[in-house]
Amino acid sequence: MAKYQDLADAIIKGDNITSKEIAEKLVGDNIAAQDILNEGLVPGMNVVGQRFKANEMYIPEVLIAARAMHAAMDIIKPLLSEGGADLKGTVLIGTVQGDLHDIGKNLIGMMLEGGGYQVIDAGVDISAEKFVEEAKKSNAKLIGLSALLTTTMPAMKDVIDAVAADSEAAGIKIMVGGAPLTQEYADSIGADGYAPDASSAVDLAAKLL
Ligand code: B1M
Repeated sequence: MAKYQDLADAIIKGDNITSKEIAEKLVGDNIAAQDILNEGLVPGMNVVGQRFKANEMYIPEVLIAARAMHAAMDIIKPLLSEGGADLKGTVLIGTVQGDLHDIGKNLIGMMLEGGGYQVIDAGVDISAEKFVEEAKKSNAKLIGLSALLTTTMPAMKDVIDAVAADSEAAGIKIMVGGAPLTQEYADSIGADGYAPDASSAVDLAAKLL
């Protein structure tokens, strides 16, 4: 019988063919999709996150690992929703208005998915109003904002203000990140949290949700 550790190892190695095969075998052995997620996918992506943080893995390797994670996720996703499996919550992510950089945001999204969250990706160049609208539509309790330009960092405050101004959006938390950001800047605009990298973003989401 395929083992959870084999699945985690395939993800860490970035082997999308093996990760898909193992996920199929585990499903065939009647293992619950939630267990495959929690015992195989999440630990695999956790290792990837830790190694990336420690500079032992580089961006292309993380993206390849995330592809392997997605290959397995595609197998179990329909079963997760069928069984009403309890994903950890919905996170809306996006790059703020005026900013087209999306590599970091995409990494955050993949790591959050690997961490068991449902991720809705609003895309790039997203206005404050659109973030609020999408968060309400998807019932997201956390919005993750990315900005890579010093000129677009202030747009994060616009989103925070728009959420605060909308009574239907009450309780939605906001975390921010991106190369030019600092904890001080995040505090100054009233963000609920700041994460310097993708792995910390998953830890932060767990704290905020
Ligand atoms: Co642009 N660019 N770029 N660029 N670009 C930078 C950011 C820049 C620093 C380059 C430079 O001049 N040295 C500079 C910004 C300077 C500044 O603001 N002070 C810059 C500029 C000026 C520009 C243009 C204005 C250039 C021009 O047209 N004159 C233009 C702006 C376009 C726009 O957005 N409106 C532009 C365009 C582009 C490309 C389209 C060519 C391309 C983007 C492609 C894409 O994203 N699809 C691009 C790229 C690739 C870069 C660099 C080279 C790399 C950025 C990147 O992807 N890094 C960048 C220089 C650099 O950083 N060395 C640069 C890898 C990525 C994994 O890191 O996004 O930081 P990052 O994400 C990290 C963390 O920050 C964090 O986790 C991630 C993983 O650890 N994180 C979060 C990110 N989001 C988070 C959210 C969180 C938590 C953590 O919670 C929600």
